[in-house]
Amino acid sequence: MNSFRQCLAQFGLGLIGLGLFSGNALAAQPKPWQLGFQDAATDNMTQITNFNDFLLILMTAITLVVLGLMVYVMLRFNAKANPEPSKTTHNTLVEVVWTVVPILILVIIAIPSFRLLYYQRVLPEADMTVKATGYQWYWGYEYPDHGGFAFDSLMLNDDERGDQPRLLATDTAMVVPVNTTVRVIVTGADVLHSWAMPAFGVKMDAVPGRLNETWFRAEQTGTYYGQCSELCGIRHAFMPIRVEVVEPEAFASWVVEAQAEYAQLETSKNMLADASNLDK
Ligand SMILES: [Cu+2]
Repeated sequence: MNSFRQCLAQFGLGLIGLGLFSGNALAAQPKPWQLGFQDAATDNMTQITNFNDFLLILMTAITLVVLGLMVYVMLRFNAKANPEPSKTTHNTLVEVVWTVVPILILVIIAIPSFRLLYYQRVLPEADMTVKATGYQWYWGYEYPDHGGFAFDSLMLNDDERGDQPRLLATDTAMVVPVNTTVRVIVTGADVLHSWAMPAFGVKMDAVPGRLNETWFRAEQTGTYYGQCSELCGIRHAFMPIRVEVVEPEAFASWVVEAQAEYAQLETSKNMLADASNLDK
């Protein structure tokens, strides 16, 4: 009985939570009873969420109109209600309408869609660069703008993870300052991986031998979780991504600690050269 009541209370809280806190960016990570996307932590993800909502409304309306038409036809023109069917085969006006209206709907969808795609694909002036490398099966990060230190980020198992969510917990995290445009250079060391962070609206393939780039500008401090999103082998599900977004002062002190902890890599300097070549 007790557990039933707890369950009910949890369900109620979940529903209240959905109502009250949807759109609240405090905890941008997967939640129990979650519907839809994680809360947006970047302007990019806010736009993706809005575009998704717009499409949902549009396709609900289209579905209802088509359903209404079908119900009308079934009731109005069935054998009983309409024993003598009309012999009409063509109607120019109707044919033009059912061609032009879908085209207009597609144009209405295409304009915000291409605008959003352009916003994502054209990198703004970046404040800093981080390189993310996918390995079988963990992520490595390099900070070329901060002395070129590098470290790996591995999943923590259930005994080690503490308060962090299961299968998303990592030992180290990619740390970035809040309200900073971060360019992420993504590559794979062995097979295809994908660096994906739902709350940022970012998903970029990590391709061996190729540098892909994406960007984000996190607007809220906090811990964000993502996962490798390209099937990359037997432990594909166990190479999560954790990004800590912190105040600039905290980032500066983290950089000092990280520089001391992780030895500088010669490869990072080469990578810096690669990164600046990308601009040309
Ligand atoms: Cu992977």
